[in-house]
Amino acid sequence: MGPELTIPPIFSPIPPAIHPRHAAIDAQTSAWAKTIGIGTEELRARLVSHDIGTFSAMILPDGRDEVVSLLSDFILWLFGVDDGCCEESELGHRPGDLIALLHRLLRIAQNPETPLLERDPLAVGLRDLRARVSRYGTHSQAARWIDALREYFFSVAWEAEHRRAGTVPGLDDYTLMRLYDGATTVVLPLLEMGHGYELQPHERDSPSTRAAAEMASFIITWDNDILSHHKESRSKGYWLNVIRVLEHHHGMAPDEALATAVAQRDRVMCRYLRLKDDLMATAGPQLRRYLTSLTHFVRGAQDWGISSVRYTTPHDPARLPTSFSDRPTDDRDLPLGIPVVAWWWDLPTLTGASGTCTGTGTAER
Ligand code: 3E9
Ligand code: MG
Ligand code: MG
Ligand code: MG
Repeated sequence: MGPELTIPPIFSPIPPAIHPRHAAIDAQTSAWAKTIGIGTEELRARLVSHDIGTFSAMILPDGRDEVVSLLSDFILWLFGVDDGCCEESELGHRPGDLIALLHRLLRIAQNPETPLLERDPLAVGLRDLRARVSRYGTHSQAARWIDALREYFFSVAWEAEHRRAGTVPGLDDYTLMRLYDGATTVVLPLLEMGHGYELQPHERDSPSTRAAAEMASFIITWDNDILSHHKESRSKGYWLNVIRVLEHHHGMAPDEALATAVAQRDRVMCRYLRLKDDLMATAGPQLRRYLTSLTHFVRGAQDWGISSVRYTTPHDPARLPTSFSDRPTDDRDLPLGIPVVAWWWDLPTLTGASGTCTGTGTAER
């Protein structure tokens, strides 16, 4: 266990927002988890105390009630997989066996009537989630949700191999894995369903929109790594986090690794805000809605990350901030030196409509 880190207020110029029914949605998710029987009793008792409904209400502050509730149940289910099958389980050390389970779950998402894992609570929960995805989304949104589940599962299998071998991936591999193993991309189709529209493929798959979604995943998962460092570094057994990667492969002391991770996410946040403002200037109503939701997702993960007992761990308090900063520690519009995401800086020159990051912050790092 390394020395305790104090996490400073992180840069977020995005306004907070929350769905007014957050308390009811959180209570519904607790009831759902109990009815389905997700996880062991001990894990479930922890998960239902984490305000996951509040997190969902922050991601879709003005979304349809039914989809905010669906997203909330889905996030709890994802933690049932991530905590219950990967990070806190023997299965998480056996990538081959883990892949077999995840493949079966994928088949259930695709064809819920398939006679597989009929009494397994994760499978029962997934059947219910799939039915609701079909109710509130189109066939192609359901298909993209399943594809996103596949990429999430693929990345946790890669992570499981590192857990088995006790190895720490390098920064480039870690970044590639983290774009998916934070389960951010599985949320994206629900952003559309939350407002009852379907983003057209030429808008969703354009390099700029794809880059914006990847940058949002990067910010959300780097923020998670920063805010969950206390929880993770105190857990028994293997843990993986960008701070650990920077310490292990770049010889950094913990506080230096923290400052580096913060600078990286600040630079991506600045790039993301410029890109979003540029896209907004010419986007149609659906793309505007999508970008607004993506931005709520980023801020929601921050607000939930500093407040949920999952990360504050009151029995052994983490030194987390209680507010955010309006200044980035590093606002340089330059690639991070992480090849898998260098393409974000190859997009056509941005006009930099957002004044948020210009002329603020230190650029010496
Ligand atoms: C997150 O990474 C793991 C996901 C399965 C959590 C489910 C959350 C979402 C779908 C939304 C994205 C939100 C994030 C990443 C907070 P990790 O490091 O295992 O999460 P932990 O809570 O254990 O730090
Ligand atoms: Mg994880
Ligand atoms: Mg985790
Ligand atoms: Mg984490």
